[in-house]
Amino acid sequence: MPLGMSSLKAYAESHGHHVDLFDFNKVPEVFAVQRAYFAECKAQFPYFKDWNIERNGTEMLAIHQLLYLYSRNRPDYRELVAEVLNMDGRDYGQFLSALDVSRLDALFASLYAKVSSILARQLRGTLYDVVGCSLFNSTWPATLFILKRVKSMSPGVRTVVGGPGPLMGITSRADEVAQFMNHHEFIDYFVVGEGEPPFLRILDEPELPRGILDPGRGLTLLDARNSFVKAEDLPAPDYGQLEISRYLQLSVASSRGCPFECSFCAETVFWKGFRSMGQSRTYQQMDALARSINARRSPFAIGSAIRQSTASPAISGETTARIRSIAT
Ligand code: B12
Ligand code: SF4
Repeated sequence: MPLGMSSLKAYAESHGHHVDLFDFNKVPEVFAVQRAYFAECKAQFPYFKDWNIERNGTEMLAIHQLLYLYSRNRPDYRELVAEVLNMDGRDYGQFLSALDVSRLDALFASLYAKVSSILARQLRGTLYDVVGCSLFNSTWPATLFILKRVKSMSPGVRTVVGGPGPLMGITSRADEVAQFMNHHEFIDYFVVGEGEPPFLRILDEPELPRGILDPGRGLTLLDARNSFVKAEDLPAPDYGQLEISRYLQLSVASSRGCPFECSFCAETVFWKGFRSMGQSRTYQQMDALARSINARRSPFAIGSAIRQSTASPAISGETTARIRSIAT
């Protein structure tokens, strides 16, 4: 469930803007390509079946798509793809001879044709000021494709990316974010970390110059904790026009950030301080969400940290009982 986008929509709309959400993952033909891609990979390389490839291969799939989008006319394209797909370094010659890249390319061709036609339809009806996409490992190629097309179809639209970024979070490295922006002139803004205030600033300031919005950079963790969005100022996520019946779960966040500061982890840098939404607000949001969809499925929510999630023992027995009562 695109909780981040739904949170941005709720926040921007509580400040007077209108935001439309669209989730390409819920277009059946789009998601079908992912299934077909992994099925084709398993047909060509049967040992992929032992790897839970649908789950562990998402980064491989993203990098393969990038090669497809940016390098498929290079003479060594097939070799580049082999390097990406040969994840455990098997004999390169053997791997290459088993690889039929054209079957995988055909899937990407149908995927991006579909994405293009949906995008054209979306943009035809409405004049948008700003178009934004989430940037994760897995959304990296599609986000670049979409925003590049948006810019070429509607040069006046300002484009923005946000989220943890590709390659397990380049957003914790300022130089890598700058390099990313230098390479993608069709992206106007890169929002680093918590998205609500910078996104609002982009919407409020049509003349805001192109660049990186990183409100936490240069702040001590203590300053950041004091200046970042307070839990009580975050409205409940707004799932808007998303087809919520198509999702396995709906989510609300019970916290932002992480109470720990493990040195290898980007979470603390990204969220700048742990904030709990509090048990009763979390419960209210789950309750409202469940009622809005007449839920008869188990509510399941997960926060940005395991502690304070709704499944946590920190939730009182009474709240748990109330949650159960709306779920059954
Ligand atoms: C909950 C969660 C899950 C749940 C999702 C449950 C659900 N129903 O939603 C489950 C367990 C299923 C899951 C699975 C995976 N996850 Co996960 N997950 C998370 C977690 C802990 C919270 C995500 C969340 O909802 N955050 C709260 C929302 C509000 O934040 P947000 O989405 O980041 O959006 C905010 C900002 O990023 C920004 N923003 C985001 N998009 C945009 C766009 C614009 C235009 C702007 C301006 C701003 C903006 O503004 C938003 C509001 O502040 C994050 C870590 C984290 N702390 O965020 C990892 C995280 C997203 N997961 C991660 C990964 C790797 C995975 C898996 C690929 C793991 C795997 N190998 O299987 C799978 C992928 C599943 C899939 N099919 O996509 C990584 C992604 C790394 C990356 N750079 O791409 C993260 C960041 C953890 C990490 N640090 O490694 N995950
Ligand atoms: S998210 Fe996990 S690894 Fe990262 S700081 Fe928190 S506890 Fe440590």
